[in-house]
Amino acid sequence: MKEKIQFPKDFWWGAATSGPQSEGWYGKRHENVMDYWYRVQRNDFFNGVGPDVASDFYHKYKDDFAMCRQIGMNSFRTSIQWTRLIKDLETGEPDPEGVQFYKDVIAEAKKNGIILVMNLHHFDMPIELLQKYGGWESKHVVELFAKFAKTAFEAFGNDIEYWTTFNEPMVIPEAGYLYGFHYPKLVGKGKEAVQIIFNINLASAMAIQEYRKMHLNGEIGIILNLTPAYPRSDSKEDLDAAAFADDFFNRSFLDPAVFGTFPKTLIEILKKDNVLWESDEKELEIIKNNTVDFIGVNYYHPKRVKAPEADHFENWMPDRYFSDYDMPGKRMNPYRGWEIFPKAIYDIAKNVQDNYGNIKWFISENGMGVEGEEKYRKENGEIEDDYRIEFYEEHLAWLNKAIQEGSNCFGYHAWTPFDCWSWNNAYKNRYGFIAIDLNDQKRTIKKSGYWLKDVADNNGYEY
Ligand code: BGP
Repeated sequence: MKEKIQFPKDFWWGAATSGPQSEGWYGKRHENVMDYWYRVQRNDFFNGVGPDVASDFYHKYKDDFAMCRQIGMNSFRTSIQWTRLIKDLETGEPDPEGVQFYKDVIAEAKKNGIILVMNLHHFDMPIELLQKYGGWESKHVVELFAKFAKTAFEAFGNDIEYWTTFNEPMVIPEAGYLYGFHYPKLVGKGKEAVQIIFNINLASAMAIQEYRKMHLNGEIGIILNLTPAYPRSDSKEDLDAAAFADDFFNRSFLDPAVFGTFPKTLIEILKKDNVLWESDEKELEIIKNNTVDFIGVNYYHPKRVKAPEADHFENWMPDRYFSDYDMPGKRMNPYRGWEIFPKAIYDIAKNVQDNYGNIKWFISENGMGVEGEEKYRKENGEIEDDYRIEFYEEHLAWLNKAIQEGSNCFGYHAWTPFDCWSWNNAYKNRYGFIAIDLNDQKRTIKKSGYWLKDVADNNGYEY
């Protein structure tokens, strides 16, 4: 028998995108790493599609907010592009055209009764700062980020209730410096990755410091991709591997964000291996004193790990301490090639509740990417994405169970409101509640969009 899955009062029903993935290349902005990558290596990008038009949010934000409202969304996340807001990257001086654009976006969200979560960095480092200083490897760039944040707070501080500093900061060292799937596409740069982990934590804390200084009314947090690391077995070797993977990929950002300190076990290993980041007392103080008000958690798939297999690395790599485990029989998303494991949402919630002071949090991304989704379009023009509805209902049921057990979760954001540009995967994997036809930018609500409206109206669903 079906039962009603009921969510707490004022629960957030929404979805997330980001500036670089939705706006398109318009206005007088600087080039970011992704724009540059596309300019120099176009064939790295699915079907050769780049960020030049993206989902044309720059021109269509009014229609988009109206549609988001129509499908029941009460909240929405995007990001301010560093390359659009800032005219002078060294001083942090704003570009009036950039300021005006985000002011208009903020006003439009308000008009539609949509709570805006504004993020500051979603993988979009200005390319000049990478080329000139080494990007996140540089403490000078950390300072420039803090200036950008300050400019953003000065321009919109009182108009935004919920700020976040970074989206999935771990992806920056992981994808750019360890495994080479995002620009600068480096592989095996463990020591650099470790320094970047520290520097981004410092950058986030410095942004929070700027925010606190201004005594604004809202709250500030960070968006983390917390990926539970499940061990292959209960053997000591597998358990150690899982503990390391958790320390390195999750806790290296979660602990400083919530407690202002890094996991001791991680520091011991990095010290022993002679790759600990360079830091001074003043910086550690800033991290200690500037923790978050809330966290956003992006969850797509779990990590399965086993004891490390390789024992030789030219440079230091986290893979000294774990290997990925390809678990037989795991349930897969046939389109995106990611494992589907809804219970992980419950495990994340429990971890936050039990080990992180039950800090308030929300799901800031969760979604099902589907390649070739056009084949599910019906005669009436609607994409019938039952697989996505099923995916959401399963994940939400586990989230609800955690909430019933006391988890302090205040919302659920899917990735994404409308199909959007996903770096080198471009428009390969569609995630939206609203489909976008790239030929004419026409929007059509998918079946999941109407489903969301129902869920939001009832603050729950029958399951
Ligand atoms: C998340 C990122 C998003 C988005 C999403 C989907 O990790 O925060 O920016 O890219 O993944 O990714 P993909 O299109 O590769 O499936």
